[in-house]
Amino acid sequence: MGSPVGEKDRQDREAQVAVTLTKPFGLGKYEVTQGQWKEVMGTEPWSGEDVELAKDCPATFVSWNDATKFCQKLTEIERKSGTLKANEEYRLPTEAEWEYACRAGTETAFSFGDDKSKLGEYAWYDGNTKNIDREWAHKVGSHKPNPWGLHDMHGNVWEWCSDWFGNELSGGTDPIGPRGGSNRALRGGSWMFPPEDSRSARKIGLNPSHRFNSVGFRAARSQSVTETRQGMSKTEPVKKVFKSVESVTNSIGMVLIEIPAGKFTMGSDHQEGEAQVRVTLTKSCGLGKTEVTQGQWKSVMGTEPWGGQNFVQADKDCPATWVSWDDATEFCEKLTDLERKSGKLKAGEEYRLPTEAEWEYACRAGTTTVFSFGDDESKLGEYGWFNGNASNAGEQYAHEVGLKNPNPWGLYDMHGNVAEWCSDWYGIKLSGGTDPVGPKGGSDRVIRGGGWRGISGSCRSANRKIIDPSIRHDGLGFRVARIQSAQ
Ligand SMILES: [Ca+2]
Ligand SMILES: [Ca+2]
Repeated sequence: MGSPVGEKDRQDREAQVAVTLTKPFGLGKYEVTQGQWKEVMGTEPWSGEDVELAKDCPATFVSWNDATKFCQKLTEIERKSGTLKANEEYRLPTEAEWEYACRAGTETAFSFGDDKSKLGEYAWYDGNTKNIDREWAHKVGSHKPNPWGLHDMHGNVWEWCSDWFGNELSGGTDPIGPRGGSNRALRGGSWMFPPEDSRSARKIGLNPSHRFNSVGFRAARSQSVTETRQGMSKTEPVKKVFKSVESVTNSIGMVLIEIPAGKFTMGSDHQEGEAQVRVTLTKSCGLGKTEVTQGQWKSVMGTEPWGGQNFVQADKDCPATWVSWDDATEFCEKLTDLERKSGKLKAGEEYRLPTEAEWEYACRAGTTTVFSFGDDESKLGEYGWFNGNASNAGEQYAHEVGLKNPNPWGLYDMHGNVAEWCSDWYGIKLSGGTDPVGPKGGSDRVIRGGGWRGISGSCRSANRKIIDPSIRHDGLGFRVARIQSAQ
């Protein structure tokens, strides 16, 4: 936590300390909005002030005391409705939690790097609000998220943290800041402040009863801080990182994103074979955050099917290609065996290819648009590798996974890079209903998501292609699902 000595615009109070967070926590994907505030508190503290009134704009004119009350009230509401697990509560994040989530694994000044000229792509700050008639807090989520899918960690409104403000950062295990003070800590900068104030390490203090048009908060959900402190002696390495969804790293270093159970409309009105059906997925599953990489393939299978082939970049972080449906299925079986033997899988759990329904549900991540980032295919280059930025741009190979922006659930390269095998036999029509697995038999399988040679349309969320299961090529790979097997 904190910033390195060489960081531009750094302040003394940011001197680095090592922090271990032993407990996972949920953190609001966005700042708490006016709509959410009204629903919980029934009030409009920003009323009559010079703010944009919209349910998706952040709640402002809320003091630290107000924000804390919101968290308490939300906890009560969710306890009553049975939505919270025992010992769980909503509260403000600690500074350490806030910065850990803001950095999302990065060590640069901002979660997108050191170049503050890019801040406008990620944040509302004075450079894109002041003097251009936008001098207010803006709708949350209107800019790109950080690598863990959190929006507006940089800018828009400053965010209250639970800590008292101190001139030194508190390190160690699950730090909660100074024991007392007169100000509380604020993080992340805001729409009326210069870019350097939006740096991941920047902190200021403010009287906990003060209310401003550039100060708001986001909520954390976790075990209570008191419980966290009591648990300090039994510390375990942090295995899970929470954002909007949960993820877990398996024994070969593969990150699986927890995909919640849910309902969605599969397909589109784009093509006949995509005619829409309603799907209910009754079980959550873990889905590879990225396509299976060459490094992961080698560690499980000991082979290099792509070796000696043209149009392949040999790199442990590039996707495994030249794998047939049978090869990919064998990988899943071997990985299951491997993790069973080492006791890493829970009883009944296994790896397999995702079904077409699971794949599209995860790709859409709650969206109903053509792509998971909207309908505008001119933006595809920010989210995936396709012919426009790969095969037609002199880069004729599948790229290192995770270089582009993830989808809203934190999954990378669902659009493009390599097309991905699904478990289903190909059916002319989509299979709807509950936990659909596709036709009972057939001669062809389904691939999804398009690859680096594909046109933008082949990378659509609903696009599906029929393919012989024995085919291997340079634009075809897969990602795994970890599921509770059907008994
Ligand atoms: Ca913010
Ligand atoms: Ca892909």
